[in-house]
Amino acid sequence: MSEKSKPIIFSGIQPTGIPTLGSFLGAIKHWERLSSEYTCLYCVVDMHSITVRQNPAELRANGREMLAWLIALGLDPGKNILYYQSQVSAHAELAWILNCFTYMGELNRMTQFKEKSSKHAENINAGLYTYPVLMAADILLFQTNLVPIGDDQKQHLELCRDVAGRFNNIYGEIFAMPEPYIAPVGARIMGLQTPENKMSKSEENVNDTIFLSDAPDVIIRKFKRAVTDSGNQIRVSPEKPGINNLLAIYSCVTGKTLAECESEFAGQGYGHFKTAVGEAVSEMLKPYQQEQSRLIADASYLDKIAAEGAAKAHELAAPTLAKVKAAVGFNTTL
Ligand code: ATP
Ligand code: LTN
Repeated sequence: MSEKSKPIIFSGIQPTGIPTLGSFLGAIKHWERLSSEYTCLYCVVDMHSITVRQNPAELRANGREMLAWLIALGLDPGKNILYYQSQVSAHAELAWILNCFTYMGELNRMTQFKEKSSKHAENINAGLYTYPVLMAADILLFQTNLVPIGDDQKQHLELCRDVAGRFNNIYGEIFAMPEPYIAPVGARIMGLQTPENKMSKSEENVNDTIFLSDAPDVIIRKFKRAVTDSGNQIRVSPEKPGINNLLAIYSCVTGKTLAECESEFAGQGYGHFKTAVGEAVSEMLKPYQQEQSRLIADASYLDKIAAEGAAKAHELAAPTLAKVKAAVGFNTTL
């Protein structure tokens, strides 16, 4: 399939922290194999991140960390377009135009805005409010067909589709209509301390989350402390959210089915099981951690990859941005 005829995948990741075992097993791991069938763009969305106050040096460092993780976890920069959002001005340009096609009533309904504005009551800025419009611009710039997202971003994708439909109704078929992409193995990894909630990088209790950079002893300690239940059977059951989660993690990491994992640990104690899961996770992460450390030491390589990605993204975005500008009536001859 030629580059041009391949369908487009776009996803954005905020450079606000270290990715977790949940984001790896539930999302990034599945993205690697998509590059043969799709043109894949993965954008480090630093412009979204400044909707919450950031320390400039940390934001810059976190951007490089995230890029290094994406490459270390298997997203080959030769096969995927990896870049920083702030280096492709088309994102900001389209976001402004789409702001004029998005109703305040629609933005008022966004649950993420309500949550974040209660969390950051001292800084409820206009960017936080129009965050979903910038996200819509990210997606629509590339005629994106599929958008890998978790549950929490579904409402934003719906808004993006509404805005695209509204624009197309007025000006003709300018934007492709994006669909959510749900990974075929839809693992939802839960917190180790709160197995009823998803494992998240912004959870305050660090024992709840395995960060991909955690050292082996830290990983094993966190698993040893994982919440289970008062029983002693290692099997999948609706009454055993903690055990279910540990079995799901073990199954994802080893490639064994849940039934195989259950029989491997039949008759064994929780303590032994938790240590075994911790060891399997830390062994699995080791090569990725080594590769990420190698990459992060080479800032000029990472900057070069990002610049090349930005050049490609700029080129892919240009025709759509030009069409949009012409459609709304801007003078387009330079
Ligand atoms: P935050 O805690 O800041 O909301 P997050 O931990 O949810 O962030 P993101 O960086 O927003 O992580 O997620 C990157 C991708 O990983 C998204 O596609 C998201 O749906 C997926 N993902 C994140 N956490 C999990 C999880 N626990 N299980 C499965 N998939 C996950
Ligand atoms: N809002 C998303 C990040 C994001 C994104 C995007 C995801 C920004 N632009 C475009 C998919 C497509 C988040 O917080 N996870």
